Amino acid sequence: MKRFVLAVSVAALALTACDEAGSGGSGGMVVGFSQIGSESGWRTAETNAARTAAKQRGVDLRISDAQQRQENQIKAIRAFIAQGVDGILLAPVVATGWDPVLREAKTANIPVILLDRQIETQDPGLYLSSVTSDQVLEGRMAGDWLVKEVGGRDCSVVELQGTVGSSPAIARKKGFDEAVAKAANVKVVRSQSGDFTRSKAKEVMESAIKSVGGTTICAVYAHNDDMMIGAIQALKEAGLRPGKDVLTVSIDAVPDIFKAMAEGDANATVELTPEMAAPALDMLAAYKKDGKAPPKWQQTPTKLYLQDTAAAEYERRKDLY
Ligand code: GZL
Repeated sequence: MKRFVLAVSVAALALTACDEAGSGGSGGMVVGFSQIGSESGWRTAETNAARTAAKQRGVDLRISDAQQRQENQIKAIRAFIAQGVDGILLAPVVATGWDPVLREAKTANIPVILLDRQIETQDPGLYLSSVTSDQVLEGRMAGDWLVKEVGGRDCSVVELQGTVGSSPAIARKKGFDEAVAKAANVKVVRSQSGDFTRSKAKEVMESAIKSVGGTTICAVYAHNDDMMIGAIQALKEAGLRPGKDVLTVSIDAVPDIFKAMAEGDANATVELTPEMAAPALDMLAAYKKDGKAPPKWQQTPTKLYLQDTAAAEYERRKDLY
């Protein structure tokens, strides 16, 4: 009899271990993801990475696309609350206006984790944690590279900002301004939002070339690579040579910017990983299991890439996005 009992308990243990190991404890969770939209190649990569991370963990991930509108995100969060999900991931399109709906999630005892953007709130208790890069650092690294690249010569910069009121647009401008403030010869002569999209950025760049004067522009700084791709098209159509006469630096490190860098049409990009959902799902699983609140911010790494490694980086990344 003893042998039989032992065998049953070993099998039970194995099953538990397998379940835990297989899903890292997140198996069976239902999670709502209020995604901003598909405004950039990076955003699409983040969504795809989230789907893969959920599948690997046995998580039922329900993704809503807000078409870059906050009211759609708020509606999606309310729907997730009504469905009684185990947790909510939120990539907040803008930094303000979230307290009321986050309070509803808190009342429903549903933890919320922010992805890739931060929010401004009087009550950080309204969200469990956030997984983002240091966006001020990204802007500072871009500015430091440009100041070093131009040396002592005068440089008029056109800045293409991200979505108005979003945390990356605010932070990346702050960081870049801090860096170029140290160099009296580098000046931002035009700064306007391209809303993180190629098409809007192309329009803004066309207007900047007309108003500032194409030959006056020494560099373009874009808060994401997709806007830089749009700017490069505008510069070329105006007969200018991006990457040569007009220096470029942007953020995200998507394959298309590496392709442009390898072809000599762009100079530098600051990497932002699209793998934001995986750590968030693991934090959620751990919190559901032991109730211990994680740190408020899990920072993702930041790295500058230049033309010398662009061709290899393009080959390495082109099928991932
Ligand atoms: C930054 C992220 C930004 C990307 C853009 O963390 O929110 O949003 O840099 C995207 O490509 O639109």
